[in-house]
Amino acid sequence: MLMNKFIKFLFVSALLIHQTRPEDGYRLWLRYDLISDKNVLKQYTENINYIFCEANSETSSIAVNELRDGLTGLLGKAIVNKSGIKGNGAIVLTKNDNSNFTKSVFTKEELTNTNDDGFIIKTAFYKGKKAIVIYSKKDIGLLYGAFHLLKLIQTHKNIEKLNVHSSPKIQLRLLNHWDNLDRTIERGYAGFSIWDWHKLPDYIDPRYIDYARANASIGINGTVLTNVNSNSAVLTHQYLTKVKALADIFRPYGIKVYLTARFSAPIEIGGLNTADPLNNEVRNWWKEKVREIFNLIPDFGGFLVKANSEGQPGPNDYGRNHNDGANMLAEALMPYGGHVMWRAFVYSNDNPEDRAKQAYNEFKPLDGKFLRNVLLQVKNGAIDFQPREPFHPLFGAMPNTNLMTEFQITQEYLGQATSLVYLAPLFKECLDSDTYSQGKGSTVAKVIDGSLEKHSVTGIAGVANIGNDRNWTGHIFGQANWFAFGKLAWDYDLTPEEIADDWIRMTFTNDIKTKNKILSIMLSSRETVVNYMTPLGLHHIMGWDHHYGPAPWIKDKPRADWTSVYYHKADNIGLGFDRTKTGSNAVSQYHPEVADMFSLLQTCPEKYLLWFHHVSWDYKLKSGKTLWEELCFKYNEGNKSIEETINKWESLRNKIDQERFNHVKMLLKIQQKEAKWWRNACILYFQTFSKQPFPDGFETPNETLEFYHSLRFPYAPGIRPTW
Ligand code: GCW
Repeated sequence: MLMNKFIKFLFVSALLIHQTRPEDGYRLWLRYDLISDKNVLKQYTENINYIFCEANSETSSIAVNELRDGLTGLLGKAIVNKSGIKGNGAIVLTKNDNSNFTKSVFTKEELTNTNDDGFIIKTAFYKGKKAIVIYSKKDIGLLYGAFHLLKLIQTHKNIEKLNVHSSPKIQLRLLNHWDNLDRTIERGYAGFSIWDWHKLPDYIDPRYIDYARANASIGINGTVLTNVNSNSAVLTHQYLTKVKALADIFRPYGIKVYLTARFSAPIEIGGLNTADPLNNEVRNWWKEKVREIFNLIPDFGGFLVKANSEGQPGPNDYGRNHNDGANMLAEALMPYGGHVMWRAFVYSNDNPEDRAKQAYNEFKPLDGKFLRNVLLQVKNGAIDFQPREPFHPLFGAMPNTNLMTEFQITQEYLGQATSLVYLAPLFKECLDSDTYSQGKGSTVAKVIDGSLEKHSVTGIAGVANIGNDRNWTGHIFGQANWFAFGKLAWDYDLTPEEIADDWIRMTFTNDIKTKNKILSIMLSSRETVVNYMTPLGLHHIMGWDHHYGPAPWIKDKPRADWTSVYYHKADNIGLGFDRTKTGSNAVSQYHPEVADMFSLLQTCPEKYLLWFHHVSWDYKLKSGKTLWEELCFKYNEGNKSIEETINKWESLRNKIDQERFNHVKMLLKIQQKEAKWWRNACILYFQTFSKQPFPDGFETPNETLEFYHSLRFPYAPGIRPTW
């Protein structure tokens, strides 16, 4: 007995000692420090005494261990696993939907409404003993439920009468890593890849486990390990054994691995002289390759493919269509339950058509021609992950194809890892957009969750912002974007505010005043960046290649669609890309209700004005200001709000730990410089066309346009390797 107490004491002290580690952000939102508010703590210590897990699997053990460590840390008392109901305060984990106990707690309807990844958490009584019951159909639901319960406690929610029903709305919830085999990351700003390919499969970095935990905690169930600008070496046996090692680690966390498939792999590593998708040898080669993969990794997820885009090989090289390529791979994967995610990010410089129209033109005619295990992966907008884009016209245009969406969590175009930008509002803006494809309410979310068009499989992907930086994402607030992506992939009805609220409480503090300040910083941050980078629908005017900083002057490059002047079309008359009937007519790719709205200057939301219209400098906007004045105003607004953010952050000194306070403070200073740089460079440049003076109150730039023009960043992070 005494010994037992002593062991408990050691255990709790070990966890408490753990808490004194540096605040370097490594723990992400999975922080289980002792709750300092005694009243809040009391509610939990009174209700939670031990765990009783009816399931018995690797996954359920992970759930139990997470609860044990988490609750012991949060509650400051040892919470252990017991072999039955032993008094009040049990957390029961069960998959049994047929026991008397389960039947007494849950209705039949509740049980059937819980999908394969879902869970229920309920307060219940068993033989007069009060318990919290986590029910799920599969083991993974127990882990998701465990993380949910921990979150409720981390965020100080009342757990007296729990009644939570949660099932994800989308099936495949994936991270896409643009990680290369040499550990560089295309558009990665948080160090090198966490995949240490050289040391795999023998050396298992503990970080792989923390990566899996973090993803499981937000419901992510798949990871594409490699860059879409792909390297066929990953499909060689040597590398597949390394992939297997990762798959084995991730499996109990409910995470499947996927790989990018380089279309020319049959030539490069297979010794064939063609990769033609209709060639039998090629088809067999892929079948064999897939068989080899599934032998090693029985739950392999499938392939992600970027084909015939930005120099990648693809079926068009052989006069074949995208569906020929996708279906060839899908056929090979089908017997094993694997999927193909075929990217719709396809455009060609040889095509004189507006780049915004090309993917639609290419794919719309292929609707209904993809096998049922193919998903077409469509970026949120038609150009490329800009700070703001209208939703991609393919959503709602391919009812007979499994459309999934791709967001970019890494901030390629949103200040990279030196900027605080909370992306949930951007993700939500797209998901909530109404395509009108089947009348009002046909939102993008309902297209991708399959409910509108009855898809056979549904998915959502986010390009990861993770690297080997100690804090995972470079900027600590980048963690919020990883978190928010997972949360929205699970349930797109959540609001950016709810998600941020949880994240802040879990990551920083439950102190309401401090939490609210951080919340207000986060919620305005995306609009701030839009304002000082690309207000009013401007897009793609950033630095050449590295995409860092402003460069609206970029022109005369080998590809017109990689220049800035192609997109902003500034001239002496005005600014913006005419995508109405008088221009490229990209609006016609939307359903009539949407097309009409975007077409008319009066009804086009001003946030998309210059995306769809070439507007004269003197055109009066809703504010009463001319385009030129409004542009200057917006750039200024963005700058002002960064200043406000800095002041708000400064007021948090001593409210949060020094380490993270300083980290964010220094980065905000960088962001402030960048905001000023964006404003000055863009306004000076556009002024050469508008030929108008700065409006009253506009701070005169301290440098010349030539100066901004001359800046070079040859070693900016995340540049893609030449391919
Ligand atoms: O945004 C562009 C990026 C490329 C990227 C491409 C894509 C992986 O600048 O680096 O390549 O999109 O999404 O394929």
